[in-house]
Amino acid sequence: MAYETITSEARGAVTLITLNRPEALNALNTTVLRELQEAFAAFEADDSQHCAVVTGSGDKAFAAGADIKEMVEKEPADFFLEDFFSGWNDMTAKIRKPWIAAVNGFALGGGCEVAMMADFIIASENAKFGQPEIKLGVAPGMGGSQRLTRAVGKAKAMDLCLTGRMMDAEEAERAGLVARVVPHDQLMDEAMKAAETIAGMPPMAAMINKELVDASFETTLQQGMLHERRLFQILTATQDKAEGMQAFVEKRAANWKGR
Ligand code: DAK
Repeated sequence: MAYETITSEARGAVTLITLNRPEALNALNTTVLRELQEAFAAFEADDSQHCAVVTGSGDKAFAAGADIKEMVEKEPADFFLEDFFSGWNDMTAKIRKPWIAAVNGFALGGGCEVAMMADFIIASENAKFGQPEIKLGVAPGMGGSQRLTRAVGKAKAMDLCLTGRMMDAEEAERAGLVARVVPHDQLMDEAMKAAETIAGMPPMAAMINKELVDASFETTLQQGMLHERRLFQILTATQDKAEGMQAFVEKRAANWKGR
């Protein structure tokens, strides 16, 4: 499909989605949101696609935040009546397949929030993360205060939200926001390799592993453990469980059925 502000292409079983407004450091506006929703829905519906990577075009930014030039024009009633940007949450909550954010530069405000919606983040050495909304007289609006705090703890989340400072890739990895940091020129190779590894896993098991890790933020330990045990038991009924274990015993590669 042709988009105006993003690109989306299937590379084997991996969908590569690129935020494509480099002249505005890939700032997120309502068109980007609508197109990303469409691209994610297409990815989720396509049985040949098993993992996605989201990145930013150009060398400087993943996304430097929501588009300030769009927001500056809006009245308070517009934000309320449009339920501005509420679509982001729905969009990611509905995606059961795994996806990775490959952060190639600035991931600020809404950009940091979108990266944190991913299942995990792979960052280039040039990546910079922050929630600088306070400098614009506002606060995070797409989960930044909540996801950042869960990822890095209260001290660093308060530091970033209250001072508006940026955190580099090394600090972000140390703090637990980022899964891996890689040299800038290897970011896309590493992210695609990770995505291909995931796409090569039995798809139901991938979706269930994702669901279980996400559930750990919403439940008590006991409820989470029960949820985990039940989904483990459901996976034992799949053809891919039989195939995976048989292939191990026979010392051969598994041939997944996706069922
Ligand atoms: N919006 C619009 N344009 C942006 C932008 C942004 N967020 N960030 C950069 N640009 C544009 C610049 O205006 C500039 O455009 P021209 O002047 O060339 O036309 C171009 O991108 C290049 O940027 P710079 O010239 O500034 O580049 P530098 O390397 O000097 O600086 C920078 C890079 C990232 C440090 C700087 O651009 C910067 O500070 N940008 C703003 C970062 C920021 O404040 N981000 C947070 C935005 S607020 C909500 C949910 C979520 C949100 C709001 C509501 N609801 C549910 C209600 C989210 C809010 C945000 O994200």
